[in-house]
Amino acid sequence: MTRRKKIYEGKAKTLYEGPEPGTIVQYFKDDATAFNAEKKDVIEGKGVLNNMLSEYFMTGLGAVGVPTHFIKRLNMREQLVRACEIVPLEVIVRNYAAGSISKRLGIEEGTAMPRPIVEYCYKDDALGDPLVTEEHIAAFGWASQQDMDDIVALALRVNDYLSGLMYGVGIRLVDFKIEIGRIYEGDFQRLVVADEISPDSCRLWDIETGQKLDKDVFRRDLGSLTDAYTEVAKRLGVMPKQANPVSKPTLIN
Ligand code: AIR
Ligand code: ASP
Repeated sequence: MTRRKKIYEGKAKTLYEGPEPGTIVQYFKDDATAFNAEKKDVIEGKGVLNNMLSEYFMTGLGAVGVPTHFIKRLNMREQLVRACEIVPLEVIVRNYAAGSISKRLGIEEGTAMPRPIVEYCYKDDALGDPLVTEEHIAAFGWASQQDMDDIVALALRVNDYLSGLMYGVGIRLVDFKIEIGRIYEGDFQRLVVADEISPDSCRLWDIETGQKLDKDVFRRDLGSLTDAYTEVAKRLGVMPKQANPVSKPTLIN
């Protein structure tokens, strides 16, 4: 037995070298952080739920022709993905106002956007992931103009797919964040949706009641995060309707 090589440890996931060149194993931890890791906790079962939900969204995106880094889920906490170079941007799409845009522009949470709004933050924890414009992105060489055109197109396709899917199960997709990876194939590069798509990276509100079913439950101390994520998983059929919340996956590691 050899110990596998850890490539990177983030706040919610750890990346290990995959079994073949060009692959990576993405391990979903139970750690939750918010406000640039000022608030921290371990939420039992969160990693399992996010692994399953991210698999579900990435597979669905692949099926409608949106390229992603996802290859397959390996077990309760791990998935195999294609290695890619992450573009150092958080790409955010907003359908309704919430969170930082509400604060920044004084728009009441829940206000519908005139059209989906795409924003970019520079991925840098020390700086608190500041909002940047396409001018910064081009000038500092984080992505080319061609990349940006592709990134906006990808983000809007993810928005169409995810908001339709959620609407079908009575959930409003308020906003979400994706990360984009570059995969090099000979002289060419391809951009793919990378990282994860889960209730950690989206705002999801019940259409009828407005109940929050995403990481704001943790950020704002609104109750049980696992119950909220389990509700999303059940509605989407990712988890059987009668299942208990994933609370003690102690044997799986
Ligand atoms: N997000 C941004 N950085 C990390 C994450 N998870 C997601 C939030 C929210 C959206 O991006 O979860 O769904 C917009 O976040 P904010 O804080 O800019 O309002
Ligand atoms: N997880 C990020 C952090 O630690 C952002 C967030 O979700 O609030 O700040």
